[in-house]
Amino acid sequence: RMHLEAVLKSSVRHAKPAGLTLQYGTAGFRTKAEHLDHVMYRMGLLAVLRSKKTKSVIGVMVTASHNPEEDNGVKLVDPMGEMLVQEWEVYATNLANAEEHELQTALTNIIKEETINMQDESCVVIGRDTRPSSENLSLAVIDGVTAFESRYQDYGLVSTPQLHYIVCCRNTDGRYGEPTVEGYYQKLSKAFNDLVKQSPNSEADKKSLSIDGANGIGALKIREMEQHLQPLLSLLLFNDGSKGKLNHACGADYVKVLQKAPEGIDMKPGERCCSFDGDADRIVYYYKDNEHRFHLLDGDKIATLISTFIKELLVKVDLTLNMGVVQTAYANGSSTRYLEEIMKVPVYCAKTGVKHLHHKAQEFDIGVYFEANGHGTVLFSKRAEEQIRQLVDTGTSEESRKAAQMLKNVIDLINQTVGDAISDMLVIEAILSLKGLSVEKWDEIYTDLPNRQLKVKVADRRVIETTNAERRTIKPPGLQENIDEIVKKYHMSRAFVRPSGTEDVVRVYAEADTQENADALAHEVCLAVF
Ligand code: 16G
Ligand code: ZN
Repeated sequence: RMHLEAVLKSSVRHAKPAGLTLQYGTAGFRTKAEHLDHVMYRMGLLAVLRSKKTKSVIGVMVTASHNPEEDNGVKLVDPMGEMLVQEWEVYATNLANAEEHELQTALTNIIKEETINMQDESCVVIGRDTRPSSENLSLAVIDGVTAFESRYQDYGLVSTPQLHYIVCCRNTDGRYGEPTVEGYYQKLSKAFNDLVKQSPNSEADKKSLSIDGANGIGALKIREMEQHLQPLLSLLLFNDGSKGKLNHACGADYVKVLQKAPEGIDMKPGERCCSFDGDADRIVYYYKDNEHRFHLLDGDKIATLISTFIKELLVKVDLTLNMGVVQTAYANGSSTRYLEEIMKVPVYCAKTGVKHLHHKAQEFDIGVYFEANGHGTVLFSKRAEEQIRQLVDTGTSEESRKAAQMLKNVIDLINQTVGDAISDMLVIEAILSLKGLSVEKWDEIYTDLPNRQLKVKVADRRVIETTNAERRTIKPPGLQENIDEIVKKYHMSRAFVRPSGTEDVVRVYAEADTQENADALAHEVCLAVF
């Protein structure tokens, strides 16, 4: 058939190295950039098929997030700005791994199985991060898209959440916002400024916020957005990409895993700092106290701050909307206890990976989800949004109308499509300002249990299988019993192991009453895995 001829012809320019196999994992494909050209071309093809199938605009983001600069990756964005639906991940994997002579069959299979009408319209939007390899790889995506004679728009350098936002806007007739980067800045800055203007706290006692941009796209985008936030937020940007290497000794993942400040940032005692990751879909906060001790405020602390704030507003508007918090096994035990016992908010545990948390959070009127690593957002159901918007005008008291207005601003400020470092940062900054809360006071809401994350290189990580949202292993036999015995030796202890979805390693997490014990426990569990 005509369209496949063109596809096969162009494929010669993006030939797959024979024998190479990759998997569409937790965050799409991710590996060394030089192995990805054929994958990009084929993801361009797949995006066109997905677009025809859903009769919507589909996104393709070229990024490897917090991975080293030499890596790259790609993920597809579904119509409402969510991650690609799981059933299609199999197609992605099959398509990426088909040898050149199998490509035609792989494509025909998808077209047949999904009964795709190749005459249907399609449109793909493309974005990329700042990696040196990203531009060429995104051109390979475009080659795939045009081989199918599809429409497309290349948005160039954008953060991952900006592309998710754009996809959602394009498929909702602009009701979510203008489908441009400028539209994103407009929407968020308006909501932020409206929110912070209601703060009773004077400008004078506000310190500026220091941002570690991980030498990535987030730094670039913060520079563009900065002017929209004046004078309500003053920012100091470090690791802006002018000298350092992407994600090298900086960024949210580095700070969270090593529990220390990034290089290249100037920290003064008591001053708020935050780190983005390489594609700006994660954020963690931290500060150093007067004794120069480092304090981390990770995704769990962020989830607690945001859900507490929303809950207080819900009481004021007197709406009976249910709210739930979704975490993963990595959530610090203290955060879960605080949310359940003090805040009386139901907490759920999902498997690692945004799609799992996102899915669970959709079950609530208001679903707050955060991974401890700093990826998260808040989802508002249609019902919740409608009720809140209505109360802005019809609330029975001044106080309830004001609270409804704040909730409405939060809805506009949060990027509901996916975790977003910039959007989350603005939500946090607004809450701190409205509550007159210093970073130390926020940190004091609960005290983290000391914890440690380690990774173990094994011959084959797939020998480990987990259950119960990755909190227990069912394979290999005997491993869980071993871990249980080890955990029993420590106080206030918990540990689990899980195969990584993005690297060829097994991850180990442990928490206990002291840092020494958390370290020792993690170490012992590593030996049990090895
Ligand atoms: C990916 C996920 C992140 C998860 C991490 C776990 C997305 C967009 N990102 O970065 O949510 O925490 O993988 O990696 O889903 P791991 O399986 O290697 O521990
Ligand atoms: Zn990321």
